[in-house]
Amino acid sequence: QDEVLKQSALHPKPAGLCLQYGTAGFRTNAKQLDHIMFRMGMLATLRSKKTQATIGVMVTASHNPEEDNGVKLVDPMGEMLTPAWEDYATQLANAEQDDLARAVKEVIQKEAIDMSREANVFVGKDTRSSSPALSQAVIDGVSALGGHNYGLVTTPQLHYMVWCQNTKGKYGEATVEGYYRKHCQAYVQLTKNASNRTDDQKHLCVDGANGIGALKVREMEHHLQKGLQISLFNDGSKGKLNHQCGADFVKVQQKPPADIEINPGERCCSFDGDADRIVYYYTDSDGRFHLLDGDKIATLISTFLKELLTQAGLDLNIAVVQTAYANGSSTLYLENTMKVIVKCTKTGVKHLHHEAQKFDIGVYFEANGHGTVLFSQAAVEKIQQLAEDANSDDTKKRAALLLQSTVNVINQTVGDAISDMLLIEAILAVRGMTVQQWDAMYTDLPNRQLKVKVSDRRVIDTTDAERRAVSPAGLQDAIDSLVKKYRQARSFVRPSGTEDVVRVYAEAETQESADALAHEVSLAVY
Ligand code: NG1
Ligand code: ZN
Repeated sequence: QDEVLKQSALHPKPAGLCLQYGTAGFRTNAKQLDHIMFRMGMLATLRSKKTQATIGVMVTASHNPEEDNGVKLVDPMGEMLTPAWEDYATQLANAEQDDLARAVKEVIQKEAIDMSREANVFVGKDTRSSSPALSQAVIDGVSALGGHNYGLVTTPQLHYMVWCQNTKGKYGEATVEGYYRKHCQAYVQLTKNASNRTDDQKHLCVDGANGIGALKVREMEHHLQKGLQISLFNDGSKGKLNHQCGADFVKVQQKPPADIEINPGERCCSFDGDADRIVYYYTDSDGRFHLLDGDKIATLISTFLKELLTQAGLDLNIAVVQTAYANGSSTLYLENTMKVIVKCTKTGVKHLHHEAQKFDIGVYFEANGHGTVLFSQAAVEKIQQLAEDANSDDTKKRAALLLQSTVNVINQTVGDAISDMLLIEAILAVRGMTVQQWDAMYTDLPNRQLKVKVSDRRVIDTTDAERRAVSPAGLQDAIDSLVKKYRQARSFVRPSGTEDVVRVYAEAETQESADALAHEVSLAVY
């Protein structure tokens, strides 16, 4: 306890500062985070002692501006920190300096943690200028308790390594090299089935958002054995992190990153600042921009998997999990044309992940491009049996092998721009599909997202997976009557979990209607 006091004095908390562990952990201006990092290092150590497993701590603020930073804890199976411990995180973060030792003790007692146990913590960071100092503060918090500092990694790489470590290498080696080997090998296996691909078809423009994803794509490239030809831009050599580039910019602004020349028809994708999100796009010969967001990605992947399941004759259920931000066209297409189960959850990856776990195969994506695919243990076993079955016919066997490689190319712990990119590229290759054909699966309804600053965003309370507001009184009625004015319209509002704003979403038959509706609804929020 004396040690806690002494060490924490080197990472003092500004008196009165109050932050909350939200959907993205702690995230704010980097200047306010030193004490948070130290304390999250301590909390990760406690969590590791409690679970007797390796715990991850990732220092990043994802798609936020360079000046910001943040921190998230990763649980033993590579998943997000369990909710009860989110509360501890908030309590430790907000304890005033002289109350910290007591707050730590309280967690130890409540969780009955045996402090003599070993702890192991993996620490990772993105490329922000504040990240080295802040990750050092985390390590100080972990202090000599056997933590392992990975340095620069993407968020999903850290999740992956925590999972590999805790499953004793069953799924792969807990190193960055191991990550590349596993995912790239699976990619090479998958694309073997796509004979005579031209260099043009292998070509992909990648916007690295001037972040960690760019570094890691460079590192990975040679593992792909020329199976993908990447032109990397926004590689961090000159531009600023997430500034007029990256997945969030492209998705929200509905346009390509600034200062990028893209040729008509060229397939492009953008990562976000910690490479756990990806969106695709191209411009057509009329210069029109086409976005292929998380919904289109989920559609491509689930169609591919469903086709393989049919070919393999495997009776496994498959569901797509979305949030209220999913484009209405995607939901209709998935339900009516594709006939897959579609579920809607609250915003935030942990909600989608949890829902996806209920199916043999759960494909989950937020519209903003964060998502992955989960395969149940039973599904993996059935696929493996079929792949090894000497008596199965060629079609079945081929499908089973493709499914097997698909399982291996995916990072099941969390959405992963790099692994999603490999999967998407492989699917397009195997199906001989162009980005235009993919785009044509369904047509997005025009939509608009706005943010509204209000004095207290918490007065808005929602239900039905955030699709309806229950308070303040009258708000939902107002939205309903505005929506009625437009064709094929839908709109909802919810308080952001990561920014001090209320988000407004609207979609309608035309862009003009979607814009007008979003504007009118934001006025109703005041
Ligand atoms: P908030 O700020 O709660 O809307 C945003 C994204 C989420 C999720 C989190 C975590 C939208 C509309 N919201 O949450 O999907 O990715 O950040 O980073 O994109
Ligand atoms: Zn991110």
